[in-house]
Amino acid sequence: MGEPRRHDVVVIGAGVSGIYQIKRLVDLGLDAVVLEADDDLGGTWYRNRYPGCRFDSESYTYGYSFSKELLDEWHWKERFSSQPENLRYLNHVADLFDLRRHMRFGARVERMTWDEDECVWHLTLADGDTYAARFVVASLGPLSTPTLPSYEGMDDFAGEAFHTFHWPTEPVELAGRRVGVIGTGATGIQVIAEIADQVAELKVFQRRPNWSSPLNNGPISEDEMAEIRDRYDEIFANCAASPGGFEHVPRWGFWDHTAEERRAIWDELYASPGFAILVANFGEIFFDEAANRELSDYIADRIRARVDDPVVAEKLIPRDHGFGLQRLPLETNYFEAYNRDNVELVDLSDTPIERFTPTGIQTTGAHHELDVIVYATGFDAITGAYDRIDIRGVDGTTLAEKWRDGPRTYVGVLTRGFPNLFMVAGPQSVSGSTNFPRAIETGVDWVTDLIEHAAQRGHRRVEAESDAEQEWVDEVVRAHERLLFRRSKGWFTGYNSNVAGHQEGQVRYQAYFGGAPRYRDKVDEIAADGYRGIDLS
Ligand code: NA7
Repeated sequence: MGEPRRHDVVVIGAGVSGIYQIKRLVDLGLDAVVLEADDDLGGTWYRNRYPGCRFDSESYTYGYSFSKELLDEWHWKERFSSQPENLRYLNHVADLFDLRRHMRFGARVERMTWDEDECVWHLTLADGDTYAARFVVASLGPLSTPTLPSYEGMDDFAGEAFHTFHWPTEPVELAGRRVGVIGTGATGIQVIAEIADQVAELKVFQRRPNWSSPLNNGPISEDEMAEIRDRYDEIFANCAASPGGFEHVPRWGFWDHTAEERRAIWDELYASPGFAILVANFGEIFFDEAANRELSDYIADRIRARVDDPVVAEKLIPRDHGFGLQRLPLETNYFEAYNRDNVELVDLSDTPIERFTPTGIQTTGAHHELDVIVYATGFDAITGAYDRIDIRGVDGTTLAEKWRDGPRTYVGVLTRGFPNLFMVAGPQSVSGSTNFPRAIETGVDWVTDLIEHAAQRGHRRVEAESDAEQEWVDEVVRAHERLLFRRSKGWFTGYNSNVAGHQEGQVRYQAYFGGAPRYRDKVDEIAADGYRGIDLS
């Protein structure tokens, strides 16, 4: 093995966060490189090529805010832009700021070891190449480690089968084919609605239904885009002021209205774009069971009105959690898909999967003949991408060991015992719980300022203090426990039936639910206080 390539900073991951992070570091004049496991940039938007993949955030609140030039020239064509366009956007950003030359693709980091004497990280890639860097910024993405179920005979299936995250780059023939989709989370709901009228037969294997409400997408004309450009300062200020990082603002006073008034408000929100029904709704729905139940009943009636077969409609209505208490999928004609003759809902709670066969899926009720199987079965969310790198800190302990029962961080950026490792969109930040790019800009800016602060003062080592880390974990738990979704089975609470230690009942405090403004106030205060809680030496 030759000498390691030495840099001031290694950034891991060339997704939405990594792209902005390298821009900031290069602007500071630091010698930084991005190591990306995939063979091109884009992260989530490079990988998830399944039909129907698109933003649930208004496009113009998702784009970067840091460059007026970029804001002035980019035209978002749809209110909720689709994956191909989003990938074009990220490539455009990289080209505009000439960032590709700082990126190395096909560079999967497998091991990272902290060298206490030198105060550097040593990184080893899958191809054996080595790097050394004073600072590492992990921008690994909260949903970049897909997980598969483990059913008997899965390998025997002779047709095409893939996870939505690994949807092939070449076109997949769907016309005339019998397709099975396993999973009805945000991804399954997007793909099912999109392909229902393209395939010969569609079987939806549903273990648990999810609440879902209309996306209400539409085109953005040249004139509208011009208005949006004029309003960008206001848009980003609105996002910064709202807990979810959107323009939607919650209202309060659920019980001050009559039931009729509430229904009138919900009729309006149900017809409004994006997450309005969730985050422009009464804040009480997240805290008050009776308020949440009334809203859930309203949405259930909406589902009943959209699905022709009453038996199918009831199967699509969740009973184990209230509306908005897991990550809410947004849909376009999802419920209407079940009114089509070629679409069948296979309720796995009635007829569980027994095994896969060479020609399909055998449940306790029937054998379903399939040509294609799509796994929309989700991710080892937020911590999965960290767990699969062998990260060894000060005393040789791995990060995966430290986080076995759940992550522990200081403001989601640092974790004690792993100095000079900064996380952007990491566990216990607001990246997973709010409008992602708004939160990553906060994260990247804060990390960049901290690196600059350390570099200017000649600090070689930056580590969270133990008490400070405990205080942050307590704050994360407090914010989480106030909310009704505290026990719900979704990736927000670290649930994943396919990952050991993440099963039901083992809550992992993976995200900070105190809201974006409160998070930003906290981290700004820490910086203003000379990076309180961080040991700089
Ligand atoms: P999710 O939301 O985690 O959904 C995964 C779905 O897959 C969910 O319906 C699961 O049912 C189902 N699943 C998982 N394992 C199995 C097995 N073994 N058998 C049957 N069904 C299974 O992932 P998504 O990709 O939809 O969404 C992730 C995020 O990506 C989304 O929130 C957006 O932010 C973007 P379960 O509920 O566990 O019964």
